[in-house]
Amino acid sequence: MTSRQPLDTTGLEGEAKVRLQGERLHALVERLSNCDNPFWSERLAGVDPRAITSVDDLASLPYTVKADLRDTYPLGMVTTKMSGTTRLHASSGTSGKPTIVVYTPGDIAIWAEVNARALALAGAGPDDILHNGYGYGLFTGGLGLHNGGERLGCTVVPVSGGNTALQLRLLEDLGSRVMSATPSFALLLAERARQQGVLDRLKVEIGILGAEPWSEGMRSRIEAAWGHGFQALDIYGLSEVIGPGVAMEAPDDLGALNVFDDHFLPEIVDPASGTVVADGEWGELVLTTLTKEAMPVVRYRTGDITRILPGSGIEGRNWTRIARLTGRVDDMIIIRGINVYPREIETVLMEDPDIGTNYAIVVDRRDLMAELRVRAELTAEAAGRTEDSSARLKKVLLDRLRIRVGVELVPAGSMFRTEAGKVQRVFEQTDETDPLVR
Ligand code: DLL
Repeated sequence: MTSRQPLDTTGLEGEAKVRLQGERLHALVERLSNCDNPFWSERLAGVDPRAITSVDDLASLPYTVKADLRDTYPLGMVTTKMSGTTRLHASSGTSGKPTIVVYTPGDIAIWAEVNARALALAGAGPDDILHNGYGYGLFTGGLGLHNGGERLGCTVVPVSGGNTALQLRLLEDLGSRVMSATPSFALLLAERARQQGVLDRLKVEIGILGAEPWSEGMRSRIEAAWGHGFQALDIYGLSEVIGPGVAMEAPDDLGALNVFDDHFLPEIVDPASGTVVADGEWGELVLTTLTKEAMPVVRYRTGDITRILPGSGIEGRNWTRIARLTGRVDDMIIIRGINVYPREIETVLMEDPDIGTNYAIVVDRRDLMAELRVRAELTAEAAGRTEDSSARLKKVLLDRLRIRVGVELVPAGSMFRTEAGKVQRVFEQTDETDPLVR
């Protein structure tokens, strides 16, 4: 038997936390200034590490952005010797080059630690079998939750995405209580389980769901699809910072993500000006890795929209809390001068009982003025109500978003489903080809 260090699921209180963060920030900046890495030498050229002693000094540090990783592709932001690194992951870039991230054994240990905390906050423990449905491979989801599950002492089933028949068989035979997957895949599994008549035999109670934006409406749909008191909890993270396990929602404090702020320091900035916003205001999440060795980031602009929640939430739990992500800065669609976020459309769709959970948004750019169209599956029960439902939905979308949205309702089960990887909800149409046909 190996003995394990106890997990810190509460975090440090006030002064002690601020002191630790200050010390770690100072050490980070000092190391990056002296690490003989051209990117960091240039980026920190105007910074005197001796002047960075507390979190209040953060604002005097420069940002890092996604383009920095792309410009230094593949390994230009690695600050340690390659002999000291043991793992590489990548996230598929939208513009060709993947974003590569590299880890030392120390980074992997921290990553396991924060994911173990996330699982523990969700209510998992060493007795649990963790059915890990995140993709294994270059994507950080699979191995991130995997290492966290092992660190917590769970028995991890590295099932990865896809192959729903095998997944349902394992869930049923092993009686797993905890599963991790993207929200869209968790939903697909529940729907397949119902279709195959095995849903009542499954014992899953906790879903650790993330890697995609998902609304409160989608949460209700996922929980209803699983039934049996299933609780869908949100996990957040990004490769550039570490992968999953940057922040986690707890069942006794729904709507709040606990940021593990002894390792990841959050700030919220105005996405346009880059200035830090007042406490509690919405903006872009910026994260500094306080302990990463191979590829730290300083004030990384995540592009994700949230706000710091006031107060401390649950007594004795001290993590900085942020709101669940509402979308990305670059998700915003502009239609006739009005800004729309996909999440707002999802919210409207999920409130309508006739609409199923599979939908897509098409930004039709065939004419000079872009138009918005939604294609969604009806529920099986609403099969005969296409006309009424689409008229109602059009009206609600117009009332709520103040733009006309075309609505096309199709039979349940007729649209493409993502079985592995992140679901794509927004598609561009520029010619006569239907962007939703696969
Ligand atoms: O998606 C890491 C991850 C894996 C998180 C498994 C949670 C669970 P990337 O592929 O680099 O890493 O994508 C990161 O996905 O900047 C967000 O825009 C989005 N994202 C991740 N988690 C959430 C979430 C992983 N809970 C990008 N809610 C991030 C909304 C999320 N968006």
